Amino acid sequence: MILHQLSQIEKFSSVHRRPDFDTNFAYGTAGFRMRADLLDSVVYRVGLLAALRSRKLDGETIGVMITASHNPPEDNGVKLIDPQGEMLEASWEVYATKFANARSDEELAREYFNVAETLKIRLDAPCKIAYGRDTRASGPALVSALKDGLSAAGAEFSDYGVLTTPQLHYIVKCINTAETSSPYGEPSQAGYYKKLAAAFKAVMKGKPKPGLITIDAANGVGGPKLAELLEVLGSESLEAVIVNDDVEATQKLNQQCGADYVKTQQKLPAGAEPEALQLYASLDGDADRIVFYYVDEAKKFFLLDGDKIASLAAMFIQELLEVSGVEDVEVGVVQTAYANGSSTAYLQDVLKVPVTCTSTGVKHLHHAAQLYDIGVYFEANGHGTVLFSAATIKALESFEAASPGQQSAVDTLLSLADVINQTVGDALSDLLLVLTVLAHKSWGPSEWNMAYTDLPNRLVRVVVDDRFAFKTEDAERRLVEPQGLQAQIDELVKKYKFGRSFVRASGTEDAVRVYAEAATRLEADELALKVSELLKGL
Ligand code: G16
Repeated sequence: MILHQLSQIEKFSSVHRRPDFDTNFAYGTAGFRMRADLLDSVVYRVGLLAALRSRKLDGETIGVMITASHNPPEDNGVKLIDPQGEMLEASWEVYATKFANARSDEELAREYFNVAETLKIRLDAPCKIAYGRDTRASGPALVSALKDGLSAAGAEFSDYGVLTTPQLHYIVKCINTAETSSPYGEPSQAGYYKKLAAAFKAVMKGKPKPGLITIDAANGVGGPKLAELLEVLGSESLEAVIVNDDVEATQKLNQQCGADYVKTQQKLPAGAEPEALQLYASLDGDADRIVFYYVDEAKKFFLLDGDKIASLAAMFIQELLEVSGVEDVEVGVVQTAYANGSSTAYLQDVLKVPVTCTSTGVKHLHHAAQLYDIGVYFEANGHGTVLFSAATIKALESFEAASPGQQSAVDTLLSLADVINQTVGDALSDLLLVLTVLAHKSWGPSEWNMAYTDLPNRLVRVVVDDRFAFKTEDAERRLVEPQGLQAQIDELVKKYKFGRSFVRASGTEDAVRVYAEAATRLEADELALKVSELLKGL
């Protein structure tokens, strides 16, 4: 059997040859991501690794998602999902990178057996994989490469078709918890809609239906999936206008629209008609991120990004805990260097919640959030969720309320935990979370925005010769290499009131990102420009 696997791996590998590519493949912020035409061999090899990962974990189901989320239509990517719906354990990224970079069919087979031997994995043990993809044109061919990898490794696999990234995370957790005392839900898209809709209806009981919201779906998979969710919710629960939902014209994906566009450009996406004080939202290409926004009477644009969502959620949860009388539940917030300075100050000084700062990437934020009883984590770009620990859920379920008011706060917290995807940041689930809080507070977008005022900020993407030359420390807030560059940034920052700037290599695009904030719009723009200029010629 093992010899058969070896020969199959080499045989299929010769069909999925590694391209001549002068840079090494790297498992980055969210898996492998690059131009789709370079990915065939990588996806084949990820299939092999997924099989090993499942075998190592006693046959628990591992997820494989083919998506490049916010990247342009010509890119694609692939990432692995661990059994509880979390990102692949970091120590395995090294093996993913080794597999992807093996130069020959024989070297790949050797790496496969080396990993099995090092980690004491029985190659005849059962293994199960669940996979899916977004709407990109390159998806079907990459799925074929994945299937070849899974077949070569002798894996059992299920195709979940076209779905959002968070839906696959949800399904993986459902499959692996099905036989436990706390099953997460039905492992299907229908089960996902059912769970979210039931929790939303429960948490909104007695509250007015949210006002009309316009949602820009980035011309990605989020459009049709949101339409399906709305269908299950029924128009009596929620009404939304979906714009930019053309998934047939695949070249339109993320173009002039979507969460990344709105966050970085700080303006309305194409196709959204500005109605004063109405709520708008944008999803990204695989619907794991969401940002909100509105315009005032003067048509001025206001962004309600991941920092604003985190602050809204933390405030609401803290209020509910206080009313409920449940004690000893610590609420904490996890952010990255991109968090606006005003949001961190608001969380620490006004809400008095502890704030942790981690490197970019949900994999980092998620683990830090698990250290709190209720961990709220959001990247400024709108990627995040709220995690309730098992002990907290138990404490809420067994709490003996002394009044109907206390009971209602406990019930709201429990329904909220079901509205919020517990596996990963999820645009559809976060949409329901935000609508819930606004309904409970009787707030519109401008009331939400009033908690604190963002410091003006600018995010710039700079293409450099070698982004891997940029090494950081202190949760990506300071550069260690190229040597001397951080000192130059510090010199510039000193000249600006409330100035802050950092530079880091993107883990999803072949570029470096420059972030700057300062007291005024002009100064933030100027600081970002000057720091970007330091990178020229590097
Ligand atoms: C991915 C990650 C996010 C990250 C973003 C940008 O988002 O999941 O955690 O913030 O990339 O990362 P980087 O700055 O390293 O390119 P998505 O929505 O594209 O999956």
